[in-house]
Amino acid sequence: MTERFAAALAWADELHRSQFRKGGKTPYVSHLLRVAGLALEFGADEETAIAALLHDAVEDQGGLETADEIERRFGKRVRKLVCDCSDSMTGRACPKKPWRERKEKYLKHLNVASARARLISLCDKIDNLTSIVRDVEQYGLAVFDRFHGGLDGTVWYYEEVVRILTGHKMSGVAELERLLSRLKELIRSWQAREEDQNESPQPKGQPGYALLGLGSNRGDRRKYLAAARVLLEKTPGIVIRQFSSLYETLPQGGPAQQRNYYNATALVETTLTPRELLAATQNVEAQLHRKRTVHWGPRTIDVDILLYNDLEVNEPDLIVPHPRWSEREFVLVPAVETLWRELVQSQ
Ligand code: PH2
Ligand code: MG
Ligand code: MG
Repeated sequence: MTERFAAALAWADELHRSQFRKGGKTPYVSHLLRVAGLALEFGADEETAIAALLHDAVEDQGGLETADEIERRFGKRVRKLVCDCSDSMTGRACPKKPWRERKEKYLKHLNVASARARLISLCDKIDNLTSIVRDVEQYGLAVFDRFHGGLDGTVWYYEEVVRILTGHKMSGVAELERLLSRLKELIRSWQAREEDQNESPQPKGQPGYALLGLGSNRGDRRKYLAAARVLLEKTPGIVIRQFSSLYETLPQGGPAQQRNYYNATALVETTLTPRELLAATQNVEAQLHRKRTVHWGPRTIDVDILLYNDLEVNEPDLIVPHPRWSEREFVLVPAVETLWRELVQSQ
């Protein structure tokens, strides 16, 4: 690689500095590095790798003006490669065309673009689909709410890309195909889970209040609590009325030498019965990768039902009120906060 590649990397990083990957905190340049890296692995020359670094620059950062600047810095061929990989060339001033129309045009163009432009597109799609698969594994079908094309549109789009690239006998297509099969398999399994949940429509209880306790002492503890909050919010039949601050607490019980917990409580209004609410909290735990291994051992997320109206439930797997709720500082302190806020706000 020559200094041209280094210059392209520095400039791409600068151009996309304010941008992050969909719905996250990952700096955008990570995508550009991966796409350029994949392209090189599949045999790209330096010019193609430079275009790979800049492949989103026209679409996301300045439209035609950026295309002109690419030509000035890296020449006509790089400009052409980047433009071939862009599904819209409009700058900030003019809005993009509707999603479906843009994608159809992009697909048509993909078929006739140069082999080098197709290689960049392939690597772009491999990296994008990798992120999608990872997110769907973790968060389920709600991930598609973030996509203009939704679930059906996204699957259609990647199917078309695979179909077109397969027609051009590109070696890396197998990787994209594998990712797409994995995505479809995940979609089927999430849909099956949703159907299972709908099949036994329990009678809806009277709306009630429940107090939930949340704790995490593994991985990115704040992230897990925030993710649990989002997942609870998205659960039909649950409305979060109050969510406490996060409290760092010393681990009570369980194996020695655990990290501190972060704890919070949520006061929720719910039409779910206690048992349905239990299923919902377990679903949140499952989605956040909780593995039930060591009893009272470290956990990415724990969501407990502490109280439900003034109900008492005594079943093997569900005891309400939670047996130790009133003895635990890590429950009581955030509980007071949520209840106090609710009291003040409902005045
Ligand atoms: N949860 C436990 C055991 N110990 N300690 C703290 N500080 N916070 C918790 O949430 C917690 C605990 C079992 O659920
Ligand atoms: Mg891209
Ligand atoms: Mg617990």
